[in-house]
Amino acid sequence: MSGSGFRKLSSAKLLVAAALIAIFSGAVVGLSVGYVVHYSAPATRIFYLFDGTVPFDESMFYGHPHDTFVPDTITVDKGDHVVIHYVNIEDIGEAHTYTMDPPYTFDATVYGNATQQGVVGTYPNVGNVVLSQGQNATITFTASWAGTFRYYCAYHQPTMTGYLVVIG
Ligand SMILES: [Cu+2]
Repeated sequence: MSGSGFRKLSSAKLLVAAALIAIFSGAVVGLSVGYVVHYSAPATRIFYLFDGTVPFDESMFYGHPHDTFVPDTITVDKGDHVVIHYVNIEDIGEAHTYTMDPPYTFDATVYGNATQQGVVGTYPNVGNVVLSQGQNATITFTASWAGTFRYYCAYHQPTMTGYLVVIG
């Protein structure tokens, strides 16, 4: 047994220790950055939402509607004030809803057309609002609960569904 064997082992341990310190330091820095971002002040997030379609014959797909939401994902941070401008852009006389399940509710103002002329109705603290062809709703709420929550059209399930992702 020689001294050099020991030195080799020590070097290996030193390398492992250095690697561990590097990894740990990296994690600490990463976490710190994460906290800074995580606790940034709540912001107002504005989205434009439309009814869309996928191109298939509704009668050929087990009776499923071809309607969808565009976009189908809305991502915000917890505490953000969310503003959704939702327009029914149908070229036929078809209505759509914007609907959310508890715990989320929203305030909605519905206008007669896409340029927000003529208030059709105001609906405070509701879970569902109906838009006729051409109508436009301003939907507002605070993202108070973190998690993934669906928003959907009550008339066109299961396809017309989107997800609100609230990062906590
Ligand atoms: Cu619909």
